[in-house]
Amino acid sequence: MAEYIPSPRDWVREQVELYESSGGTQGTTLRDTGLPVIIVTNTGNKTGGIRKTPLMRVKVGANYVLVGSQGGAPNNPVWVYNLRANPEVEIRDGTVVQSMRVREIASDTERAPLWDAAVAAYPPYADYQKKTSRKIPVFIAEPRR
Ligand code: F42
Repeated sequence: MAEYIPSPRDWVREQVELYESSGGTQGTTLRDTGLPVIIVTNTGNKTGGIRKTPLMRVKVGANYVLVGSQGGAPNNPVWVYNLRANPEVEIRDGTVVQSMRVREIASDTERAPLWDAAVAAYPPYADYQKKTSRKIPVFIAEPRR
């Protein structure tokens, strides 16, 4: 069994701990925005350890859109490299946990409606894209069957 390696960021680690220890009934929103958050369990591409990354909840049908915005920082968050290396993830949305597979969206045609759904769910994503010259990575997570 791989070892869980908590986030070095206090607020992120604490959100994951509350969310998971409550079985998805507490700590499920972003700070004072009240907007829902999911937990994406992914595998470290260097350590092989278990990483737990809270992201905004962007649901499109049965799928989730994962946005590597990191507040419009100049670099991609490192979980992006984890997902590229190992697309098998587990997603917790409140009390529901599902095994899912992610796929990075390369084509602009496929990306546009997913990006719009992301901005509708969490409007600051639009400002984050303006703040950075990198194109913010977008993944879709689909149920594994
Ligand atoms: N981040 C987003 O990008 N988008 C969101 O929608 C979002 C929402 C959100 C909501 C609530 C919340 O609490 C946090 C939220 N965040 C959101 C922040 C998000 O959870 C991440 O903290 C942020 O995106 C930064 O991700 P990161 O993977 O770069 O995290 C850093 C701080 C980190 O954990 N670094 C570790 C470290 O030790 O420095 C390494 C983690 C790791 O995965 N290492 C890999 C390994 O092998 O284990 C190696 C990775 C490599 O290639 O170097």
